[in-house]
Amino acid sequence: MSRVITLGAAQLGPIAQSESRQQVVQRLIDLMKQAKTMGCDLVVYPELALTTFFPRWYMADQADIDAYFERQLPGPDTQPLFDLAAQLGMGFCLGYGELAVEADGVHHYNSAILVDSQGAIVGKYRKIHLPGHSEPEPWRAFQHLEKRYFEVGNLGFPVWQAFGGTLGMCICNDRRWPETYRVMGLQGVEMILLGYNTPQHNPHDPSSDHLNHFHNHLSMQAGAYQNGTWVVGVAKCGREEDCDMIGDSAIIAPSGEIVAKALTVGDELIVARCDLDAGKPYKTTIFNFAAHRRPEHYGLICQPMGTA
Ligand code: CDV
Repeated sequence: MSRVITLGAAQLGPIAQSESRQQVVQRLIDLMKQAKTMGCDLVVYPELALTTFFPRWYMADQADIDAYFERQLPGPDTQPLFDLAAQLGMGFCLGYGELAVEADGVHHYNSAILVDSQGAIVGKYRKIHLPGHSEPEPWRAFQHLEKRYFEVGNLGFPVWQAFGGTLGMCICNDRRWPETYRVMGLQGVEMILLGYNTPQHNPHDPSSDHLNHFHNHLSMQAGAYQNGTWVVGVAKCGREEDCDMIGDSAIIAPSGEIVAKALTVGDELIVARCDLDAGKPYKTTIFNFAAHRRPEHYGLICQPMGTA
């Protein structure tokens, strides 16, 4: 099997609160068709790609909250996306709100799935690093209630053998944490797919607002280089319901270099030919974990904060 994935990062502009699932799915379909004309094997959509970023509002009624979640995938509104993928022979990665009815009750996760070129789900990831707060903070211009609406993901950071390589997923805030990349790096990951919704403004620390774009790429480029892996970061961006969110979707090589970057804050497809073997020089030399990594010594140097 080819070790080259032609990858499409399908950035989304804002999704209005009033936009229906059918309307959003049509936008995803348009981007997928465009990706096909560009020869893509796999297209990556953002975090919570089927709805507006609803954690920005406090909602008291659970029925109102649940309306932003998917009870099944594919479901009636999303089936056309799966059908098109199978018809085009195109894989995709999709972020969504997952309502899981399990033996011990109902659970809510901020999730992503990886779908193969036959339209079958090959992997699911549930977001682990949930930012924001669980109680409403009325002083803020917008809320960030991920800690209220989602549970911490319980599937770890697995990798999957798919598309001729070893692929992993994470979601938005996960990308800022080195552990995210390293846990997958230790499993030999060759490409990490992730979507994000990142407001321009941080109400708790506005002094760093001007560094938002830099920190976005810094995190992903470092994660790519330090683990010899491709990283694909895809934004939902632009002014969504009075909240400005950063774009800057990027496809990043194992060298840490950005090989493709979005130029707009709207629906935009960026494409790159990603050779999975490009990670090998890093994995076998400077970041040869077996030869150079020394975890047995790390604990002797310091006790991690918060564990005493
Ligand atoms: N959706 C996110 O996880 N957003 C966070 C913001 C709130 C900092 C992010 O890390 O981009």
